[in-house]
Amino acid sequence: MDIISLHNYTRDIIQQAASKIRASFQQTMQIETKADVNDLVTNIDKETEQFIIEKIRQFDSSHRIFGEEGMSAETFENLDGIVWIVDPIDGTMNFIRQQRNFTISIGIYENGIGKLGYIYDVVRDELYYAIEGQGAYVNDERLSPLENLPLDEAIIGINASWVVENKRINYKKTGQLVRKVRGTRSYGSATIEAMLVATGRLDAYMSMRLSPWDIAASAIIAKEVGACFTTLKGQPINLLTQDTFIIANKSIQQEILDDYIELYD
Ligand code: 2AM
Ligand code: CA
Ligand code: CA
Ligand code: CA
Repeated sequence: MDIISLHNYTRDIIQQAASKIRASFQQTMQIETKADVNDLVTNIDKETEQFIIEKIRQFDSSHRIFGEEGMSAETFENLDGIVWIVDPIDGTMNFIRQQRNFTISIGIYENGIGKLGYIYDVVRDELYYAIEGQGAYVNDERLSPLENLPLDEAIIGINASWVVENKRINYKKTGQLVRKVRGTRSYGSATIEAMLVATGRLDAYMSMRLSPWDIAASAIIAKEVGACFTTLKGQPINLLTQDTFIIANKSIQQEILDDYIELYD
């Protein structure tokens, strides 16, 4: 695999897809629900995924493609070969309601190893990317390795649903975490929150349920800056299933998992 020509080609795909998304702001979009009433998808999510798939197939039709909206109609049972994991719009609710705080996210894996990761914040015009072993960048500026900090100076990305009574997690313990840290934030896009961690603007982000396309690109970028990336049980992430997850500065990750996270299942 010629990594540099693939890199240049992918950047080009992302810029073209982003132009189409920007143009869509002028049009009325069609909004549908998926698994539940708050799980939204628009025609722009689907059209963007379809566009990206066509471009990948033009580049090399042997590459496999998995996207959130299922437009490639491929099965997703292993990571053999070259696999593109695509989230055409991460943060669809933000896209619909705010026209900001959403990204295009693409991770390229070879036999399960992350090679190239891209997260493009369309409205801020910020492209985060990483090439395996060659560092992570935002718009060609190299990201620095993360510095250690104590938990009581951390800002963490956590959703309000973690601190109200629920069946999945001991919310009293997460409440103690909220009291312990310096501040909390919630942005509604897993990739934006992961990139805030990768740039040291946030020190952890956690989610109760994310899918492979929510984390495939972030995992590649996170590795290059030394951020920890695991499930809430501290296990390595599995890109074939939905799971819980946390990305964090490595100086606070274990303390959060050991002292503040108790999953029921
Ligand atoms: P999406 O916008 O691509 O669906 C929202 O808090 C974050 O969680 C987004 O990154 C969103 O990705 C993701 N997410 C994963 N599963 C979701 C679901 N069932 N409903 C809404 N957002 C979901
Ligand atoms: Ca979705
Ligand atoms: Ca997503
Ligand atoms: Ca999506």
